[in-house]
Amino acid sequence: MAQQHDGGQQPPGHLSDAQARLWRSAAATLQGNWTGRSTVPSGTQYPHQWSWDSAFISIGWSAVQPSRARTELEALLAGQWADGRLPHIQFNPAVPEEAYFPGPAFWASKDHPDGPAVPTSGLIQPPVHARAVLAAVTAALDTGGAQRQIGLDFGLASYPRLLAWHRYLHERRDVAGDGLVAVLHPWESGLDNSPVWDTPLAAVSRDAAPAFTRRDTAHVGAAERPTDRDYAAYVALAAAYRDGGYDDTTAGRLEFVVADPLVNAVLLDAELCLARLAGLLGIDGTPHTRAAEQLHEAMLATLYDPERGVYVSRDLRTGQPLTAATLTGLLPLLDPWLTEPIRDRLLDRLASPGFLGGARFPVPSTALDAAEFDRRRYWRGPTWISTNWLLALGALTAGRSDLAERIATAGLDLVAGAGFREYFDPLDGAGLGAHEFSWSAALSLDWLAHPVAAAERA
Ligand code: 9WN
Repeated sequence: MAQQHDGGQQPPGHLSDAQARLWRSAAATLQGNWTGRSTVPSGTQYPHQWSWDSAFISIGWSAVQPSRARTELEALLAGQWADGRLPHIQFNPAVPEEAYFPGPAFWASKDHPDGPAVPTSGLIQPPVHARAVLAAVTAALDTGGAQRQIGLDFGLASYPRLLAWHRYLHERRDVAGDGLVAVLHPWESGLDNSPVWDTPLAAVSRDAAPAFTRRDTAHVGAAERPTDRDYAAYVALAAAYRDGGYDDTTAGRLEFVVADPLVNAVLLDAELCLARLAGLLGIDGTPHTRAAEQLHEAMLATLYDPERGVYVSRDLRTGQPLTAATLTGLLPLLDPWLTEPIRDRLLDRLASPGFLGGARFPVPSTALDAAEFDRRRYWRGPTWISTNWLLALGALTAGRSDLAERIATAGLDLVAGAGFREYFDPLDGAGLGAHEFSWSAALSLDWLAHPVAAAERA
């Protein structure tokens, strides 16, 4: 790879030889998945651009080659709908329809008045994007020279897009009027197959699902993917939202309407990132800080479970809490305004044998001591680099750099041992799911470039 003018691709000088090798192989993984415009999560399993993947991936590019981070995010933002939503997949028209299901024909975004020029899905994913844009701007500012203005121009161009995206979430996705963002499909949560969704999914009428052929199990073993029964529910839910015109004013009638701590905590963090971005751009960031404070209040009122000492999801159709013990309940650690007793209980649970304390390769997506724990099936037990990265950020926000360091080190040990796999067995560290997976490489680069304090900087 050629040396670039915007920060270059050489491993930072503070790395050991082994870390520098890991850095090179992570950078080569991203390069291998780069299409010229954006980076696919995996060339085989996910051959398009995914929303929160792209945000994480750009954070890796910011460490290696900031111009790529900007290109990645510009491509992503080009898929924004007129209503502000950032779709969870932006399809590459050059890739055959049958390479991924559900593909562009299923989502039919081109038939929707708000759909963008490029074909996309109509669902969303967790809003990590403001953090990613802030990282890209910061990387350019840190590089200095001509990059400073390039970074600021990129920030100025992205800011209104991010505003529209957050406005969509606050206004259209506050389905219950409780100040929280609702997800309308497990795919929107990012943690698709989490046991948290088992109860609402059990009530979904699968008969409504159109006939379909799964593509995901062509590349990855069926035992590491959702069951056919879960897949039928995913397809039925997506088809119902599509057939309702992706209309969020009637979203309350859908069969899956859930407020989830991960999505809302990530949005709270994103608002604080927008406030910082606004500050860099000479814009008043107070409305973003206020939006973050409102999310803090709403999450505390509706999602905190004082008995369990963690946050839980809430099924907005039934009002019931969804209490499976997964790491999403710990992500409100990203909230800087937690009271000390609540913060300490979240930290205790994070450090407990169910999560950091018990797994040799933490942090398992479902607690080791939960009945639903499944060490190999996706989002039902395995460790993921993306959620380790978010948890490390949460631990830092809570003032526990020691825990953040343990989580980041666990992630780096996993990729060093098993490669940049999609997810990992938390008990023996075996790699699972897709190979050469982009966010595992990208976030490793971030950890290597900015050891632990990394996440704090952006
Ligand atoms: C559906 C791309 C995506 C991630 C999700 C992960 C998985 C897709 C799938 O892959 O979801 O969006 O086909 O299983 O669950 O978090 O963004 O890496």
